[in-house]
Formats: sequence, structure tokens, C-alpha cells
Amino acid sequence: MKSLAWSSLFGQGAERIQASTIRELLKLTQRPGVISFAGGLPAPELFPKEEAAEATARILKEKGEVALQYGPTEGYAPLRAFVGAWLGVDPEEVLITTGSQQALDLLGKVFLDEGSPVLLEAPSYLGAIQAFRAYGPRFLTVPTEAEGPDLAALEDVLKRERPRFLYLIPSFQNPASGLMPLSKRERLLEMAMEKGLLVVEDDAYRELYFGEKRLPSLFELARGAGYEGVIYLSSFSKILAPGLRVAFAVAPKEALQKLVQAKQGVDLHTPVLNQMLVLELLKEGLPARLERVRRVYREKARAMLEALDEAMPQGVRYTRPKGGMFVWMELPEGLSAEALFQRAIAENVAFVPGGPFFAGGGGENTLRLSYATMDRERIREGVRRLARALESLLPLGTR
Ligand code: N5F
Repeated sequence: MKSLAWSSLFGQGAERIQASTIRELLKLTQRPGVISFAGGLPAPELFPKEEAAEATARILKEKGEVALQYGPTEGYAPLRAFVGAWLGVDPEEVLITTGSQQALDLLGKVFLDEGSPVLLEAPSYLGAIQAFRAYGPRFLTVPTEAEGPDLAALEDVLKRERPRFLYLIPSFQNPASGLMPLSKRERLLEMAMEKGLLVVEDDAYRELYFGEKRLPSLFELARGAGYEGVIYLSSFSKILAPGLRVAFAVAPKEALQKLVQAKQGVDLHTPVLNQMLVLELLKEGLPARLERVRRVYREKARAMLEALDEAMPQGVRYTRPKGGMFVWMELPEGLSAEALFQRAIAENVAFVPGGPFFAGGGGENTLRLSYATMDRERIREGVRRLARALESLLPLGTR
């Protein structure tokens, strides 16, 4: 076969496109015998397999001509209406996206130019960093911790810079697992309103809280305060099934219209059958499903924390999540999570090294553990293997 010099054919933008560490790791972790704490993959035992089989057959039989036809870019109208009613917003402000991952890309397309500043937490969701990076922005970061971003650092950045938007995950942050308290949400919003700063709130984990109730989102607080500068993203991936790739964005009409136009060029619309299926599944007892999802993750989180408390040597710090899918870990200064990863894989346990979650570099001694996919026994065994890998790396005398 005659070969081509592909890299000379790629556009300039192609150089900025890089592989997702999570996606690359997922290939490794699919090896039999590996206990994976790597991907934030929902628990397969929660997938509504039976209900989905029945609902799909029903949809195809009764509304097959809609399900199999092209649909509107904005989304299947009854699903937009459901989301509108669920969130208390006008359905005209709802755009159904092909996963929230697509919404992140659309935001990049619409709001970012080469060199334009964009503000993120450090660490932040690496899929967002990957999506934005393709548009060549200048990343600005503020440190984040168990209670969300450092507001003093944020104020400082905003004195000097006018970022196109601030991307935040206030509830059960990926990867750092933090939950921003209400008072802090209110203060952040005041700052945003004062500066006219656009905030993109990614609420992928909104329903996965372990406590009594959900905190109001920045979006809800902003609407209550009469501020339209929060674009809200969430997804059905973590409460139904990620393979369906159905999620949504909520934005004021002018911004939504631009996102819709950007989506037209990407995939015309999210698969109609998947949207109809999601709607059917939502109509079949959502509150009971959410209760169950929360219980399952709460128990898995507890199992992981118990195992970590037993097995981790001194000097290793980790978060105690109040929801979501992740524990965030910090190794003693100077220890490399990449080096630990090599040892861990030899022990047949995997996680995501933290470095790629830092848009501005750093975080070499950090890592993310997901408890979502494994059962209790494998969580315990995986943590034991991780502890063995860690001990083989620690200098003598600190074991
Ligand atoms: O709606 P969907 O499935 O596209 O979710 C993307 C997404 C958006 N925003 C946040 C904060 C997320 O955590 C995610 C999903 N993240 C998972 C993770 O492991 O960090 C899934 C990645 C799965 C993969 O790359 O295969």
C-alpha cells in the first residue's frame, strides 16, 4: 500500500488534540484480573437492562417512525419538556447533548479562541481540559480543595484577567471529590455577578449525594438572584446509563442558539431513539431509582474508606467524599503517582494518576480512585494491592 505523510496533512488544530489519559488507561484496565479504580464508570448492576429492553421494543413499535427519523438539533421535545419541568426552567432553554462531553466541546467552539483565557479549578475534569485544549485557550487555574475553589485566589485572578468563562464542578468534584458549601456558592456567585463573569457549572454528579439532600446549584442560586450568567450542564450517564450518551445543557436563549448551531455541524442531533428511551426510563419511578443509586455509591464509598483507613501508610492523605464516585489521594511530597501506577499495574490494580487533571501542570504526587465500578470485595482487595504497591515504593524507614 502506498503510504501518506499523515502528520503533514493534519491541520494546526490537530496538534492540540491529545489522547485522554482515562481512555488510554481504560484499555489497560480491561485486562482480565485487573481491579480498576480508574474510570468513573457507573456501576453496571444499576443499569436498567430489563426496563430498557421493554421500553425500546415499545418505542419502536408505537413510535418507530419518530425514533428512526432525523430529529431536531435542540433535542426530542418531550425530553426537553421533562428536563425543563425537572429543573424548573423553560424547555426552550434546554439543549439535549450527546453526553456532557459534547457540551464541553460545544462550549469550547462557541466561547474560546486561540489564546483566550479560560479559568478552571486545579485539579479539574481532564475531559474538560482535553475538550477546551483543542481550541488553544490560555488556561488559568485556581486551587481547589474539599470545600471547592479557593475564593481568595479566584478574586486575585479576576483582578488581573477577564476569562471567557469559569468552569466549575461544585458538587462532588471530579477528581478532587469536593463539595462546595452553600455559603461559598453564594459568595462565588456574588463575585461572578459583580464582574459579569460567565460560569459553566458541570453538575454530572448532582444526584449522587450521600447526605440528606442536594445543595442548590449555582445555576439555581443565580436564577434566584436574577443573574443569567451560569450555563448548567448535567447528564443521564451517572443515573441511568452512560452508553446511551444523553445529557443536557441549560442556557439563556441567545447562548443556547449558538450552541445549537455549533451542534448542527457536529452531529445534527443526539440519537432520537436514545432520547426517547431515556424519557421512558425517567418516567418509570425516578425517585426510587435515585434512592437506589445513592445507596449503592454510599456503600461503595464506605467500603473504600474502611479499606484505605486500614491499609494506607502514614503520610498518605485522601478525601472522605460526601457524594459522587471518587476518592482523591495525595502521596507524600516527592513520590510519583506515575511510578506508583507502574507498580500497581504489576499488582493488577489501576487508578488514574492526578497530573493530567492539572491544566497548568503539577500534581505529580496525586491520584484519583473511583469506587463506582467494583463490588465491595474487589474494593477491599484492590486497596490491599494498592497498599502493597505503595510500600514497595516508599523509602525504607517510612513503612
Ligand atoms: O455525560 P457524559 O457521559 O459525557 O460525561 C462526561 C463528564 C462530564 N463532566 C464530568 C465532571 C464528568 O466526570 C464526566 C464523566 N467522567 C468520567 C470520568 O471517569 O472522569 C467518565 C469518563 C469515561 C471515559 O473517558 O471513558
